[in-house]
Amino acid sequence: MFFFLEKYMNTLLSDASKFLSYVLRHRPDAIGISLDAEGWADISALIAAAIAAGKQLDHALIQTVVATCDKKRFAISEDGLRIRAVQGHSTASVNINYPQRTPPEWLYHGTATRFLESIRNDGLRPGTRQYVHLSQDTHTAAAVGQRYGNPVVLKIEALRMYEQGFAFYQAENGVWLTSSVPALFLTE
Ligand code: HQG
Repeated sequence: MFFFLEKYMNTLLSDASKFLSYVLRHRPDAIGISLDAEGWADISALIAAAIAAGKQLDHALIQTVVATCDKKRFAISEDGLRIRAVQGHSTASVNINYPQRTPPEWLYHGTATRFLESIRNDGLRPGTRQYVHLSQDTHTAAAVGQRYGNPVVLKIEALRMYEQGFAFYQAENGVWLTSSVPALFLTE
């Protein structure tokens, strides 16, 4: 009995998390809401729009998704009224003013082996997202790479890039962001 309840709860949370990622990172317009430049959405407006679109969502579910998300993908504003995705955006309507940071000597990027040839030629590109996403540890990078197939972890000379004028940012959840990584700073 508890097993089924737990399974149901996990599915509910995972569905809500995917929905929030989709709307808050990529397609706010899909449910007719808008995000401000810092990526914030009004929680009540988000819930009303989600329900109108046939999606089950309420304040409690949102709070639980935010609190239990292992990657801390979302943040709620101090007044409790707004929510945003802390990184991963593709929508041009958002332009978060991330703090610039000095990166550690090495950062890591997990990808799939099938992308290697193209990455060797072009370096790392943000693709549909606004930034290339980098991790501070190889374990996280390997998990990221696994999403697309046979994973491979690339080692990036982050500090050397920074010293040569590349800007690095860090999202609230610790994910490192940069606009691109030329191939010469990468090791497989
Ligand atoms: C690859 C997840 C060919 C790149 C993760 C990646 C992360 C190239 C894919 C966050 C390339 C883009 C972001 C090139 C890069 N040629 N392929 N020149 N340059 N690529 O999903 O970094 O779970 O947009 O290696 O944990 O995989 O959603 O980026 O494989 O933090 O919260 O193009 O998303 O977080 O894929 O993942 P993505 P990503 P969440």
